[in-house]
Amino acid sequence: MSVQELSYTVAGMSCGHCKTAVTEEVEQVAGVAAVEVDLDSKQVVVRGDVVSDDAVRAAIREAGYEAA
Ligand SMILES: [Cu+2]
Repeated sequence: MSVQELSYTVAGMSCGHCKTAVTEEVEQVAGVAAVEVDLDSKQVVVRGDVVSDDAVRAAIREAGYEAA
């Protein structure tokens, strides 16, 4: 099994609500096993098996944020 790790810098996340919104959207992307959001560094780290970069970016956008 190949585990991928994708990381994104997402501006505008400032509180627990933002963190939850992004996490819940990205968790729904096919193949995603884990989502970590670090508010201090604005980093979103996604782990999973054959995860689509485009789908993760779309999910982040769906949550109301933009991946750099
Ligand atoms: Cu917030």
